[in-house]
Amino acid sequence: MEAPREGLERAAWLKQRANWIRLSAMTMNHHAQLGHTGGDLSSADVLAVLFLGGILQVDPSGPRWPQRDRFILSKGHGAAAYYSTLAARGFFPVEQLKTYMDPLSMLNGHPDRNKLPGVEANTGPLGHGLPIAVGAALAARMRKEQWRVFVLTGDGELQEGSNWEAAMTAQHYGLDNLTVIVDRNRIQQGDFTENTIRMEPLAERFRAFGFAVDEVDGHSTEALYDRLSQLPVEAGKPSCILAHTVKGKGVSFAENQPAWHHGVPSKEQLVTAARELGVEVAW
Ligand SMILES: Cc1ncc(C[n+]2csc(CCOP(=O)(O)OP(=O)(O)O)c2C)c(N)n1
Ligand SMILES: [Mg+2]
Repeated sequence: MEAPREGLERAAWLKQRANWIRLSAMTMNHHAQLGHTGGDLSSADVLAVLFLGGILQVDPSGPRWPQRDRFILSKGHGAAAYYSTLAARGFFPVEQLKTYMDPLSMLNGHPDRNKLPGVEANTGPLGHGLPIAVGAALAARMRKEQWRVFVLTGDGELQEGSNWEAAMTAQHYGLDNLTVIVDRNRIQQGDFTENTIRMEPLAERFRAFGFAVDEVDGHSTEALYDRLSQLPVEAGKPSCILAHTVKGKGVSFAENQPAWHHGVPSKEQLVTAARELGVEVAW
């Protein structure tokens, strides 16, 4: 289960794990006949690098270990990819993924910290993850503790004003223990972001709010690993990593298609996806 230590070998291993996360999430969405396939697929490489690449200091055998890094999935609708990642990291058995959205399952359509080990915050209503993360990062600062806070947001999600209130607060306190990663897949629910509420110039906007910003290919496990293993981007400032991604990444019929925001794969489509992703079956 350990990621190989050397560059290209590690990057290839993480890509294979990310593709397993993709097929697992699609299988879960098929099981539930609900879900958010496009955003699951765009975030898989980021999640794999964070949790399986050893970036996050977490302990699956002690999920509430006080010194752990905190990760918040602000785009809570990406739950299937997140749960698959947590299971792959050992927070709970992979077999449990088969219960996604079943009555009484711990695996709700959106993450619940009171049910599932490894989940730090209940999310789903967009625009709450960054505010919670800022509070957590401030708490670490006040207690003089070394743990860090990571939050993954959608790009359409950044249209929620609460993010920008939180960003102002993060810069005011110079929270360089906070990293926001944006899944910049350019699609929200129903349409492209730039046709809905324009996001650009997004990097400049974060800079104007006091963040040190860097941009990365959100599907290069090598580039993600290199970037995320050298944080903060700048001492004294919160970090923002714009991860340029493709919604539906890795599966031809879903790539860059707004309809796949909450598209559910058929049995036949799962077979095609498995072939394209190079994964036999997820579980
Ligand atoms: C406050 C709020 N409004 C609306 C929704 C419904 N909703 C769920 S996902 C989504 C689109 C999110 O797009 P984006 O942030 O770009 O996510 P991704 O592309 O990564 O799936 C919307 C509008 C919600 N969950 N919360
Ligand atoms: Mg998006």
